[in-house]
Amino acid sequence: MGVLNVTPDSFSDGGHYFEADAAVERALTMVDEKADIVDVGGESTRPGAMSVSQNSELDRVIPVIERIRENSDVCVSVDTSNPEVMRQAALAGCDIINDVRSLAKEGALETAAASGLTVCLMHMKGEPSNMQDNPTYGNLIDEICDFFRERISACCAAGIESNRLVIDPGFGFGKTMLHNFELINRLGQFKSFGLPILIGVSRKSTIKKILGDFEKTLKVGSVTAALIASLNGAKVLRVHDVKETVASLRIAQCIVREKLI
Ligand code: 7PJ
Repeated sequence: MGVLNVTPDSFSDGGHYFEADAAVERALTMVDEKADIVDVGGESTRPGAMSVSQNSELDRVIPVIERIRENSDVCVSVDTSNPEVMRQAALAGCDIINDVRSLAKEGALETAAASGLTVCLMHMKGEPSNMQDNPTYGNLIDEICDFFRERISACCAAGIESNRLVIDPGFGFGKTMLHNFELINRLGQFKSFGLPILIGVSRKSTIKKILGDFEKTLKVGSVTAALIASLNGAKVLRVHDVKETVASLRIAQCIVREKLI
């Protein structure tokens, strides 16, 4: 899953892709680099980010989704918590709703159910404005599993069958660096839900804190963490560096399957 930020304050690409043209071009480049999914997001959820109005979120993401759809068959996801954005994204040809708030906003469950789309449920402790204020857990994995159980049953009750669900433990969303290490290390424990596991580690602050905020080290750190997540059971990796991640996964698959692929 390639990340396509269409936010002017996006921290990882400096907002260079706010222009719709550049965003569509970047999406198609990621498709060439073998992204299976392009994740289009118009709300920055970096810690402490400002919230965005519905109209500006719609203006940012809908034209980009429409134009990706016109130019490619790639699976498109929309990174949003806003039901109206979900609804219009579905009409524009989007395939997946990726909601860091797991359909908690009013009307989101109903809208997602009616859309018929696949939904990614992500764990976040708190809200982007406060989630990094000393997050604590009794047992990290148990607490996230409890959260998934609750959201999966809310989805089922709203008519979203489990074959439309993907789960994501939310690396960096209300977690310390140690929590993030534990998440990746114990990712296999989430397999018991029988749902595909998605994870996004790419260029997040945990990696920056270890290696520094430099283009090359961020890439290497992100690819390394993504690869370990994949080996531990992640089926979808949300990444900025598609080409490098695909190369890394390919080497891993050659080794795991003991054949040239
Ligand atoms: C994630 C996301 C993630 C899912 C963002 C960033 C912040 N969606 N949207 N999982 N992160 N499902 O890219 O650093 O980890 S936005």
